[in-house]
Amino acid sequence: MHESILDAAERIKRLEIQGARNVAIAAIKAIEAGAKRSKARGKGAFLKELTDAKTVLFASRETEPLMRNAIRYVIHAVETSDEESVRELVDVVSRVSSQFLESLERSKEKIAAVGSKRVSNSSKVLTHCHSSTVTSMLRKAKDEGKSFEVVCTESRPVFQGRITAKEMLDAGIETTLIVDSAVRYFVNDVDLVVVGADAITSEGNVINKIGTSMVALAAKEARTPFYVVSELLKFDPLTIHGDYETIEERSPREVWEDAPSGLTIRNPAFDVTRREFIHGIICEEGIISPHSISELIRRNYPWIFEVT
Ligand code: RUB
Repeated sequence: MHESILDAAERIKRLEIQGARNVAIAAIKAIEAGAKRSKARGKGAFLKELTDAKTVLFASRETEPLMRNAIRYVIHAVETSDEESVRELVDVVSRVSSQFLESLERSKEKIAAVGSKRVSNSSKVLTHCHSSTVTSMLRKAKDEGKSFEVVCTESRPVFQGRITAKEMLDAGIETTLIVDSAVRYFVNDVDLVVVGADAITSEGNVINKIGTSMVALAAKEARTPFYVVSELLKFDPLTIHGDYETIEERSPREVWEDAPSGLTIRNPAFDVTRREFIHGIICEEGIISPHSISELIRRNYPWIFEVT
């Protein structure tokens, strides 16, 4: 297997690359780089290389359907291509990878344009963890000349909230960092909660960084609107067939490096926020109800149900 695949998988596993979008982008670029250096002599061998790469990348983070959809999309294009020569198939990989990345970029821009309208002047917005989709939406609101404050949680155990805080400060946005357990204390004081997503299920439930469902619970109790900001392609097509999204459980050492022996430490990376806590999903189609997710996916990305 080409080094680009192993290297990307390792960096994703170590969280050097984090956030569903960045993970999917890194994976698709690694697949393309690996394909360009393929030593396969025929279509069958080339597809075998791609499938092996898929296995390694899928295993790097379990709760990332955007990455899985991206890789399946590329492999499906090769499988269904009439081309037989490896050189032509490498071109197919490059072409569909670029298409996928461009469509992801367009979605991000549309999401930012829609979501920034929900950020009003002099408002306070709370966010959890680090979502590049959320931060691009907030930067857009700032670029539109709005003056608002962002409150971000530090997001234990690996503090992705600090990435958000730095990005917001760099954008000239007034920013406050709080510990995760202070959300209930501050949520009455904010006008809007926005979080990213790693996965969206067929029922419209959203999986995001651990603690998101607690933030949603607090927001509901305080009657503070809670929005998910996400590309539709984070939808997991397998959930429609009854599969549950697997929740990645990470090393206990992230929680306590030199913990006393005999202590059990659990470290799930994500949790599920049920749709009734979500005011809307801000996506490339506009602001939608979580209930309509499957229908919108069928309309916009029908291929998602065909690729495996
Ligand atoms: C990051 C996280 C983000 C989503 C969305 O978790 O939960 O909210 O991935 O991010 P981790 P984006 O740091 O464990 O990857 O909007 O960038 O896709």
